[in-house]
Amino acid sequence: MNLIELVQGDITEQHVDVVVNAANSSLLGGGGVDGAIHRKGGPAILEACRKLRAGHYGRGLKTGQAVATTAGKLPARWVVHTVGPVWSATEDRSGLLADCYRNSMLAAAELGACSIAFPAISTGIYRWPVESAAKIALTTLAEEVPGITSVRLVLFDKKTYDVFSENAQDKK
Ligand code: AR6
Repeated sequence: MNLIELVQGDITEQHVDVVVNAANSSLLGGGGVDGAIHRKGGPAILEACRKLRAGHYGRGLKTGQAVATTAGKLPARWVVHTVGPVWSATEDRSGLLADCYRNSMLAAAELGACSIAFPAISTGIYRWPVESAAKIALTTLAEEVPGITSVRLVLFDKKTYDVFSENAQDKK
């Protein structure tokens, strides 16, 4: 089982091999973490995303999938972009949220990365309730992926950090 580190902070400042972006299927940027990553990482990331769209990802990236690009000027080496599900009160999309975490770790391992940092995918603009998202993230990130030795969750605000911390305690 992976040891999962929780920190309150900004994912764009993380010195890890891979930072994960909570993107949308266009891969062409947006608000929240996505906006911050593109702003701080510079145009190289968008250029790489445009190339993906011109190639294999002509129809965009599907919810739950993950794909890597350069991290541009960020301290990380790569960005793995994943598309979280939009919260639905009528449909259980938990499997897709778990897929985001799992497929991002697999994409990172394929690059040869050892360390990876995640934001709380889907809990912002996509409105997933934080407690539910925390449970899914913590359970999925505990799954071993060969080569990945360091897993960090970077929670932007104190409230989200506290909810993740309480749920991490419950798992001990
Ligand atoms: N570092 C870490 N976490 C952050 C940062 C940051 N710099 N900025 C925001 N967060 P969101 P989503 C937190 O909305 O819900 C974009 O437009 C934020 O407080 O970024 O998956 C995409 O293009 C929240 O806890 O992602 C998509 O259209 C968490 O990151 C859509 O938003 C996720 O919030 C994706 O929505």
